Order: sequence, then structure tokens, then C-alpha cells
Amino acid sequence: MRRAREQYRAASLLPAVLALLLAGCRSAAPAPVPMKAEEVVSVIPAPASMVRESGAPFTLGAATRIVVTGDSAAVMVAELLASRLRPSTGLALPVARGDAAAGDIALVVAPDRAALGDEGYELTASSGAVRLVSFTPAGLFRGTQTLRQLLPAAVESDMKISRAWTVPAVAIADRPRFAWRGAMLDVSRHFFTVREVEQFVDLLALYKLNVLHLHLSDDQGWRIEILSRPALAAVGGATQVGGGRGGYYTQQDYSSIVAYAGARHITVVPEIDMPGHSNAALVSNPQLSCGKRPAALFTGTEVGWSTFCVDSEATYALIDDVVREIAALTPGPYFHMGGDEVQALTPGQYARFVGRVQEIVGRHGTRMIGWEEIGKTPLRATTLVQQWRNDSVGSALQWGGKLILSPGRKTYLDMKYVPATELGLHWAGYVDVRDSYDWDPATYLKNVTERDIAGIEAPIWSETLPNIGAVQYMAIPRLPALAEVGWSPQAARSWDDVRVRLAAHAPRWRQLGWNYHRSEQIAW
Ligand code: TNX
Repeated sequence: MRRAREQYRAASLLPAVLALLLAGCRSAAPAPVPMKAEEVVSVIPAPASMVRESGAPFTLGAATRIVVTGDSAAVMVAELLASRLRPSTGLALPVARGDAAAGDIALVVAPDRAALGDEGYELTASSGAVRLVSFTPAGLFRGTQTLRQLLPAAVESDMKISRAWTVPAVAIADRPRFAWRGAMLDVSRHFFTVREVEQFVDLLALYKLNVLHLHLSDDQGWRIEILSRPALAAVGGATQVGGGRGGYYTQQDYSSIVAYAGARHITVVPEIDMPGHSNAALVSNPQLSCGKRPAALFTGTEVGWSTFCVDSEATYALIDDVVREIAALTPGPYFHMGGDEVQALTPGQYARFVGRVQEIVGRHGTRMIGWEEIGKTPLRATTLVQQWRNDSVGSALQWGGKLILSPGRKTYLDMKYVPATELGLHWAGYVDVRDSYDWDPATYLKNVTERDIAGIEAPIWSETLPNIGAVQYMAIPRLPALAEVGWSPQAARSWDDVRVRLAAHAPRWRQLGWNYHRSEQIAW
């Protein structure tokens, strides 16, 4: 059983099916039972403030409604909650507008509660009612993820389970520490289908992450259709690491990912990596490589060798087309230009290139982000710099912008947990769950304070990750742990506590059919 769970290639549905069977057994013999792991109240990320009240729990029943005060975005949050709860509970849970009655779940967007902030919420549950209040629909959505976690893990089941559905009596007041709490998925080294990306979004949503950074191009593959430059995807998307079929998102595919994330109040940040990591683009547009015709599509994993011809105007014409089309499809305000690991240019050429791209990105109404290497070149104060290995971070702050922290030894979810981990790399070290959890972003870097930090982001590079089960294995439990680093006040979190709360989420992951790593550090 334990072995089965560790198999990343095996259909990750097996544990879910087993859990379902077990749940079925429980409901057939409803005897008094001691508290099981899944009955432990475990909210991740830990709320800024949570008080367990002494009263009886709230019980969902046949008459329970989800009653919304707010606009259509608030109603959508209610519908998403209802569609999560209906299959397992078998309850109708109609979504209604108007005044909540006893026994209802009230979701309220309150225009006079600006103090709750963009994503904060208050949640109270008692035997008579559940009441969730926020200032924005995003805050309402975050609160519904807490409510979900207060219900038994079996609520995640897609099949009806007969049992009592209770929410313990609590009073929660919560809001995030950092505005930027992201995860990056590398869809270039291995391609992931729209449905797989949506499964990844589901994971982000449950843990209150709010940024999905998609690494859409690299040496091994170009993954998004550009209508004015059809060869980019048609040629550049044809393979992946190891030589598999690869693939790309049509603009409609990409828009549906954006919409799926948006419904969960997650901003998509598209990245087109340039001027390096660009072999797939060069093979499809050989005129952009300064006469050095790129040999072929690349299915290996070496980095640093490819570059756009930065002295050619044709390069900037292509970048302009790419940024224009992607910006038009992306409601979020950001465009990530990569900029990492360029060994084939002089510093002067690199700086001129970054300046030109920044101008293009700005002209299309978006804010630029780049990996930390761009911090050595002049930047606008609106540009965000994504730290990863820490050579150029000090110089980045002189331009007035903020940092996104993605330190390899903490947040790189493609690093092996331990030497025996079959998947992953280890250039940044071995990163077990405690490494991901036990740090404070505000003190991690010399001369970088909390005010300099937009937030944190966990990249998942996919050189060794062929499918979403492998991605889940690397992400869980580290990504939930990192979500708490980004959301919870430093004083509200401790390793000894989270290793127990993470264990309590395992039945939830199994119900959801999510693969995960049974780190020996967790109190399973
Ligand atoms: C470094 S982090 C890279 C990626 C690799 C990754 C593997 C960064 C900006 N560049 O190209 O996939 O290491 O861990």
C-alpha cells in the first residue's frame, strides 16, 4: 500500500478508490469511533487567527442553502463551493440570494469591510449557521477553501458518502501575509494537457495560492499558439524532453486555463523565456539566430547555449507579435520574459535586449517580470525580479521594484526530497518538506526586508516529470507547506505543528486522487 502510493507513474486513482471503499465500510457500521486523523481540525495555510468555540458543530442538512450577498462573482464562488460539496454529501445545497436563515451557509461580500483587504475573510461557524464575510469575491473564495478544510476529508469525494457533515464551531479572522503566492509549472520540458494544468490549479486553489506562472517556452518546446507566427507552435511544439510528442495550447486552450484559474481567483502569469532558452523558437524561425541555423528540435536537458539574435530588428518584431497576442489573452497585468542563464551574449548585449523587451512589454500594457539576472540591467520600478539563485538580487532592488522569492533550496519543487527520490534534480540540494517550510522570507536574504518582497513562488521544472502524477508527487506536501510560508503570519506557524496538520490532509489528497510523497519528516 505504502509502496503503491509512492509510484508516481501508477494511476493515482488507486488510493482514492481504496479510501472510498474504506469510507463505505465506515458508513455501513456507524459505531462510536475515536477521533481519526481526518477529524483533526487542520487548516493549511494556518489562519492568522482561529478560535475553537465550545459549542456544538454546524451540521449540513437537507434544508441547508448557500445564500449569497454580492455580485455575480460572489455567486460564482458560491456555485464552486456547492459543486464541491454536492457529490459527496448528496445534499441539494441550492445557491440563493437574499437573507440567510437558520441552518444556511451565508457568503457575504461586504462593501464596508475594506479592512479585510483584497483576500481576507472572517468565518464563523456555530450550530445555527456558517457565516463567511469578505470585502472582495477573492476573499470569499479563500474563505470557502477554509470551510472546505473544516469539513471531513471525505467531502472531497466525487461519490456520495453517508455520514454526518459537520463544521466545528470556530471563529476565524484571516488574511495573507504576502500578496504574491505562486507556483510555476514548466509546460515546455514536458507538455501537460489543459486538464492536467487544471488539476494543478485545483491544488493551488485549495491552499490559497493566487498566481499560476506558466513557463510556456524553452529550448525543448514552444507551447502556445501565436496566430501571426504559426510556425512557433506548429514546429516548436512538436516534441519534448526524451523525444515524446510534446504539444501546445491553442489560444482557446490557453484562454480556458486562464478562465479556470480566474474563477478560483488565481492570476495566470505567462512566461516566454528569452533571449536564451529559445531553441524551439529558433528552429521554427531560423532567421532569428544570426545566420547560425539551429540544428534541430532539442530533447535533452542542457541549458545556457541558445539565444535569439539580439542585434536583429526581426527578433523584436517577433517578440512584439508574441507579447501583443499573449497580453490580449491574459487578464492579469504581468508578462514574464525569462531572461535567465544566458551564456551566449556579452553583458552589454544582454542589457540592451532586456531594455528593448521591457519597452515592448510596457507598450502592450503589461508589467514585466524576469528571473533575477535582469536585475543587473536598468529596470522600471514596476518590473518584478524573481530571485532564484541569488547572484544579482542586491543590484535588482536599486531600480525600485520588488522581488519574488524562489530560492532553490526552499522552493524548487523539482529538487529531490532525499537522495533516494527517483524523480527530480539536485543541483540546489535535497529539499525535504521541512526545508521548504522552515524559513522566513523577510530574513532569508541579506539586505532584503519584508517590504522589498512581493511574495514567494515555487517553480516546478519538468525535465524529469513526464505527467501530472509526477508533478503532484513533487509538489505535495511541499507546496502546501510553502503556501503557509506565503500566507500565514510568521508567529502563527511552527514546524512541529504543521507536520501534524499536513498528515491530516493526506486523506483529502487521496480522495482527490492526488499523488504525494510520504516524507519521513511528516507525522503520518
Ligand atoms: C534552472 S531557475 C533553470 C531552469 C531549469 C532549472 C532546473 C531558472 C531560471 N532556470 O532552466 O529547468 O534550473 O532546476
